[in-house]
Amino acid sequence: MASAVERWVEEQAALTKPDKVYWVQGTEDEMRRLIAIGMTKEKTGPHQTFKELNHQIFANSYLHRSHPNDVARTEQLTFVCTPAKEDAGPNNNWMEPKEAKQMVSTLFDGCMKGRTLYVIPYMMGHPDSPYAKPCIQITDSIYVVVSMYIMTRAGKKTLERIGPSGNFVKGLHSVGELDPNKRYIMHFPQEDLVMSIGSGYGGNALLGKKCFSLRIASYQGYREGWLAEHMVIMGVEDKKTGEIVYFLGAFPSACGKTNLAMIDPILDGYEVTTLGDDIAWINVGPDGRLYAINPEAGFFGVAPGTSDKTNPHMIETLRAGKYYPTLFTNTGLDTDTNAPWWEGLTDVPPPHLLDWQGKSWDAAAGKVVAHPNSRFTVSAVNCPTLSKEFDNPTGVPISAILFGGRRSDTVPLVCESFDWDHGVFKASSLGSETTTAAAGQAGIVRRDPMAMLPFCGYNMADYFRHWMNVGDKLKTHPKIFFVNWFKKNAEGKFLWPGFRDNFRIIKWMMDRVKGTVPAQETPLGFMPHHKDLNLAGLDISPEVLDTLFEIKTEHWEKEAEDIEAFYGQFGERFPEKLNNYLDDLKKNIV
Ligand code: SAT
Ligand code: MN
Repeated sequence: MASAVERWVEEQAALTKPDKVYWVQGTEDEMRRLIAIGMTKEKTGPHQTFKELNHQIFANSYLHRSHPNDVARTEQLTFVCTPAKEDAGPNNNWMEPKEAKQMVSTLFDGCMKGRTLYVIPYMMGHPDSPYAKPCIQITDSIYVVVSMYIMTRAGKKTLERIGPSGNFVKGLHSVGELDPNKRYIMHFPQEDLVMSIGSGYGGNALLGKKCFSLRIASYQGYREGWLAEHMVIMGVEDKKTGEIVYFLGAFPSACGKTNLAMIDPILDGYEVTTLGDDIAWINVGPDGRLYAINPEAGFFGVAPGTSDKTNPHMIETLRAGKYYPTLFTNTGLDTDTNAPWWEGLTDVPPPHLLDWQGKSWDAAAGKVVAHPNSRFTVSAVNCPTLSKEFDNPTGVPISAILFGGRRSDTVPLVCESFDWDHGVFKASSLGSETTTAAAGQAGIVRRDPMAMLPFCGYNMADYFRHWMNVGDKLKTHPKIFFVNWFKKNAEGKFLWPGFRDNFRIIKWMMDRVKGTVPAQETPLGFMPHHKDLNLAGLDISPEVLDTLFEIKTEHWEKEAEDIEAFYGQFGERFPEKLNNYLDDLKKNIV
């Protein structure tokens, strides 16, 4: 008798009508064969799928150029389809599940004619982890197959894990016609199902990533008592004592999460190890502490700005090419060396470049070489700072959670919440200036609670309450911190150097976790006494430092108004406790 997986695949094949059905085994050899197909006849856009790059410079690397209209997540075309609209909440686009399925089924009908349907069995999380989840993705894109091979633990073991239970997360994907008018990313949280058509871009097409590991998984976590979050996981080791403190860090897309996850500490005596750069699944352990695993197995990071200066460990990761291929998507190409190039990789652009669409680049025309949201896809095994706990099935115990955003003003460099629920209040009201990771206008402040606004698969009013409920189950609470590396002066220049210097702030947080330094109480939370920050070797004036920690009443009055308007959308369902914190804030900032 056919298994549940086979039956589901047959149904999807009957709908999409491919020429062939191919089951991905998840081996190195197989990927080489698929890449070879992608370098010749396979086309998913105006270009061949893969172009081989110089393996002396970036080992085992390939360039992919996407369709020019398909370069970022499309939040306006992303839907959460719950039976009741209120369960999706004002934070999601909603469609009735039956109607949504009917609509996309018309688009899926026959969409794989002349193509191969690839079946990818994959795990999110290590197969031995009790927190891991088995999934099946169907796709007609070789680029997606290779990307999933890098980003997840793909292969036959998943089928064993599913076994006769038939419990698995289903993802149906087709690039369709790559037509933005026929592009939909549909989530069915009640059925552990994602249907995505019309895009080949990362977050729209690698369904294990934002679609499952955040939108669907956040709802699973709500039901099952855990959290799926948009967070880095990192360990900071004090080399003198050997003690490791584990941090989680949430930032909106393209705010430097990947750089933070593999930061090279500017202070001597510390080492940072990396567990994840984008997604954390967080459970309450038997000892009443929080434990985090990274469900992914690779990094899908923004290329522009990545360099030996900003993130030497990532450059090393990209050069290594061990076991897994490395993909570059929509970067430029140095035609003299056949290596990828992007803004910031070197100070001076090489003389002969093709831009991200493969056109000859002319410096005088003032256009970008790499698309601002161009990406690399690389296996975590190549990361020199990868934590030895990376495959630990139970995850790592968390001592501190960091939230951040991109704010030119208003928000101080670092601030610690009074306690867990106050941290939930501050995280629920987080704002950030938009970036190019999602289609739409960049540089506008939007509320992005927990950096999860585009990724929470259910009503955020319930999500905030769930965060407080998880807090109630903890015996030991991690400290919660808020950072803003992006404050600017009147001339628009960043006040804080960022990058490696961010470690100075991490060091202060470690001291707070250990309880070795006091802090000043302010209306926003606890802030450092300046003398407790290790600023050795940093040229920063006391005035600049004051500005970095300044709390301006008029800024915070505006902020409170904004938060109130944001909270207002949730109506009756909104937790009263958070409104009380907002009232306190309003009283205390004047
Ligand atoms: O496109 S992804 O969602 O995978 C990357 C991002 O926006 O963070
Ligand atoms: Mn992300």
